[in-house]
Amino acid sequence: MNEAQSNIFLYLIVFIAILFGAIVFVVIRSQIKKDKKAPEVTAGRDAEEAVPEVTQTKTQIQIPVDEKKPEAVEAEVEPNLHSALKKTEENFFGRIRRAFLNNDKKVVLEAVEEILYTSDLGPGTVEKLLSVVEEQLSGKEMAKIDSVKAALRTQMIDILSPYHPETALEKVSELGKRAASGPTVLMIVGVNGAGKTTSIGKISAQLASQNFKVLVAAGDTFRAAAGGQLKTWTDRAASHSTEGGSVEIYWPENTTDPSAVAFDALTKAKSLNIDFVLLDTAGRLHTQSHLMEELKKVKRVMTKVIPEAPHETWIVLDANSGQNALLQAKEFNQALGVSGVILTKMDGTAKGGVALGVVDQLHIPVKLVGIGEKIHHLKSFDYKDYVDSILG
Ligand SMILES: Nc1nc2c(ncn2[C@@H]2O[C@H](COP(=O)(O)OP(=O)(O)OP(=O)(O)O)[C@@H](O)[C@H]2O)c(=O)[nH]1
Ligand SMILES: [Mg+2]
Repeated sequence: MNEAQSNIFLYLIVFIAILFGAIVFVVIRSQIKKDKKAPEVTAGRDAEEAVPEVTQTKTQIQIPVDEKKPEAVEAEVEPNLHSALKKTEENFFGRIRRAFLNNDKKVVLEAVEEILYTSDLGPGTVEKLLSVVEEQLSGKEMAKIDSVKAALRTQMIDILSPYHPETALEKVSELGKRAASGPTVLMIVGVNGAGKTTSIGKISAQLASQNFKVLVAAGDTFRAAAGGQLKTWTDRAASHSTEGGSVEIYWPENTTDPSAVAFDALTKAKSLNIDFVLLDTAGRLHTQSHLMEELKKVKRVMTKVIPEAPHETWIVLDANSGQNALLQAKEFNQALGVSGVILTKMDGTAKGGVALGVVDQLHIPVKLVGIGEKIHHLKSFDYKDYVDSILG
C-alpha cells in the first residue's frame, strides 16, 4: 500500500467513524427524548386512568351520599309563608315587574290589567289595585317599579288590616272567640278534599302542646274511611301533648247522622271538662243545598247542648281553587255565618292571591294557612308577612 492508498484508507476510516458517531448520537438523542417523554406519557395515561379510578374510589366511599346531601338538606328546610308564596310572587308581582320594563304606559297598563285579572283576586279587588297602578302611571315620567310596589303594598295592607290583628297571634287558642266557661267549639267546614281533616289534626296538635284538652268529633259520617283518617291524625296530634294536654276522638260506630255525633260529642266534652271541641264535617259542594241544610241542622243541634256553640265556624279553602274558593266562602258564609278561613296548600300554588279577595269581598279574616302536609305545617296568618311575600 503506497502513501496515497493509505491516506485514502485513513480518510475512509475517519469518514466511517464520523458516520458511526453521528448515528450513535442520533440514536442516543432520540432515546433521551423518549425517556424524557416517557414519564409524561405514563403520567398522562395514569392520570387518565386515575380519573375513573378516583371516581370509582370516590363512588366506593359513597360520593353519591355526598351528592345527595344538598337534596336531603333542602328537603329538611322548613317551609314558611314566604317560601310557600314564591310561585304566587312570581305569578303576580314578578309579572308586574316585567311589564314595567316597557316604556309605553298604555302597554304597561294593559299588561298589568291582565295580570291582575288572572291573579285570582276577584273583580272588586282587582279594581282597587288597578287604580293604584293607574295613579302611579298618571305622572309625566314612567313610574318607578319601587313606587308601584310601595303603593300596592299600602293598598293591600288597607284591605287586610281591618280584619286581622296588628301582630299575628302565635297561639291557635287565641285566634277565635273562647267560651267563658266549658268547651269552646270549632266547626270546620268546606268542600271535598280542601284539607279539613288534616287541618283539624294540625290544630289539635298545637292545642294539646299548649296544655289544652281537645276532643275531636268525627262528624264526617258520609265517607267510609273518614273516621279512620281522623283517628290517625288525632293519634299523631296526641303525641304532641304536654302533660296537661290531651287529644281524644269521639267516633261512634254505625252513626250516619252528623247532628247526633255533634250533640253527643258536646255532651261528652262538657262532662269531661274538655277545653276545645273540633268538629270535622263531610266535604260538600257549596251548590248542594240539601247538604248545606244538613250543616245548618248540625249547627242548630249543638246550641241545645252549648247555646253559644259553635264559637267559631271556619271554612277550609284550598288555595289552588283560586276564584272558586271565593264562591265557596260566599255560599258557606251565607248558609252558616263563617267566622274564619283556613287557607290550605299555599305551598306550591301560584294562586295565593285568593286570600286578598276573600278578605276584601267577604270581610272574613284568614286565621291559619297550611303550608305543607306535616303536622306543624299550619301557621297563624300574618297579613304583613303575606303582603311582603307576594310583592317579593
Ligand atoms: N301540600 C299541602 N297539602 C295539604 C295541606 N292541607 C291538606 N293537604 C292535603 O290535602 C289532601 C286532602 O286533605 P283532607 O284533610 O283529607 O281534606 P278534607 O277536606 O278532610 O277532605 P274530605 O273529608 O274528603 O272532604 C290530603 O292529601 C292532605 O295531605 C297543605 O296545607 N299543604
Ligand atoms: Mg275529611
